[in-house]
Amino acid sequence: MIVKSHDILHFDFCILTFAMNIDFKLYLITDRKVTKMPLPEAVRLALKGGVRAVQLREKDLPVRELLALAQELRTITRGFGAKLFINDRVDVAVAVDADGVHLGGQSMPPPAVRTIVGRKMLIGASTHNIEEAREAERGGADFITFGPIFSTPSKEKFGAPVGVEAVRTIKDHVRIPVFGLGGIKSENIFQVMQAGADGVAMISAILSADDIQKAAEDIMIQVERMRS
Ligand code: TZP
Repeated sequence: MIVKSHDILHFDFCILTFAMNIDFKLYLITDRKVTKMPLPEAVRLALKGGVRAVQLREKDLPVRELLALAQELRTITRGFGAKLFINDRVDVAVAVDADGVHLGGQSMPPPAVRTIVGRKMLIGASTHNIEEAREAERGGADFITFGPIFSTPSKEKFGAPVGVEAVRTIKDHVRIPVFGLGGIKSENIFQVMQAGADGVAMISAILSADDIQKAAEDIMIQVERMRS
């Protein structure tokens, strides 16, 4: 069989588009301190409720504990065909064969991370303004979280809310998918999606709910509303 160069190009293109596929609209971020049960159990319930992308974000955990938790979440997310992202720790992401890594302002920048993970992993980046969003895109991030959109329980940590209109502005400046984050709950999701967000990210609306599975189900319905 003769393999032509355009076949190889097409093959590369397929790998590229496959690797860059953001096939979720709801991005669950963990905070084990807000759950009423062990984090793996809480995540399992969220997955049962329809969540298909989870970011492990437990910044204060020593690396061995983080690794053990990441391994556990890897097994659970795989069971549901869901994606797992690791916040900041590229080494842990590689070690557990995560689907991606999520980078903050203090993390290694996206271009450096790309040299480690290649096209095999997705790169998400946290952004809070236009400049950060554009820089993340230029650096090769596959998607960004943007916010806080609304007031969050720990406002001091995440800064003042930027408001829903800011989502529209960001969407005018970047082409990669934008996930609204910060104070997102069932009642305001439609507003955020209408402003152009490609998806929403959240912690407490799911993880601090009394019935995590039900909360995730309700939120999935709101996220999917834009499709109809
Ligand atoms: N970055 C900006 S706001 C935020 C992060 C990690 C926390 C969002 O938490 P919640 O409970 O969904 O408002």
